[in-house]
Amino acid sequence: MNIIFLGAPGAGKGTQAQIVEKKYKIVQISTGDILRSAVKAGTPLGLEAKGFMDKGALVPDAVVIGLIKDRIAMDDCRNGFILDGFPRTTDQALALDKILAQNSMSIDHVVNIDVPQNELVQRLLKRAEIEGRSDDNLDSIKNRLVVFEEKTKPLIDYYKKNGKLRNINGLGSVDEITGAIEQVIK
Ligand code: B4P
Repeated sequence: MNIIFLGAPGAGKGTQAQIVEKKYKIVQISTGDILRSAVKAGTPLGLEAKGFMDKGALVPDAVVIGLIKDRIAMDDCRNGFILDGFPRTTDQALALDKILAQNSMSIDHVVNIDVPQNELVQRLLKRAEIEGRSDDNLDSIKNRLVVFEEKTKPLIDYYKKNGKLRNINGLGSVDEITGAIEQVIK
């Protein structure tokens, strides 16, 4: 089973992807986690990505598409994967279609986790207190939400057209939302 988790920053993509990974034994691929590891390790990729991430901007498509192309070709993806945070732009979605075709793969479900903006801001500010992520400050959060509206939201229509879209209400406890996701991916 191959799944995409779509949703605004703070919608719960990462939280739910970790749970689904364990329960269904399919691998979570988080572009955010890959980029944060590169930043921490100080690799050339990390040095390039950091400036974009801190501002709440998207890392350039070519960089992220290259990462996903290499990651999806790895053996552990053959049992299924959850794309958490990718694609985030129409160009990324088009590139993903090509990468999947080259690997004789396809997407089964695109789970769109919908959460109102005021709740997103509260969650990310709360995470800032706990984890201290450099992009969880009010300016960056506001920018990430604008970027989501402009660049990522159009993907909802993109996936609606091919019949893969499953809408989930992302308000509620983590367990309730996992339950709602399981209902649509079963
Ligand atoms: P990501 O790591 O994808 O960060 P995110 O969207 O902010 O987080 P996520 O949505 O996973 O957080 P979650 O809901 O789990 O991206 C970070 C940056 O990397 C981007 O801004 C960009 O610069 C770059 N990037 C990543 N992918 C890219 C791409 N494809 N193209 C270009 N650039 C890319 O968690 C949020 C908080 O809510 C947590 O504290 C969690 O505990 C809490 N929470 C979760 N569920 C909850 C619930 N039900 N109730 C209450 N709180 C909940």
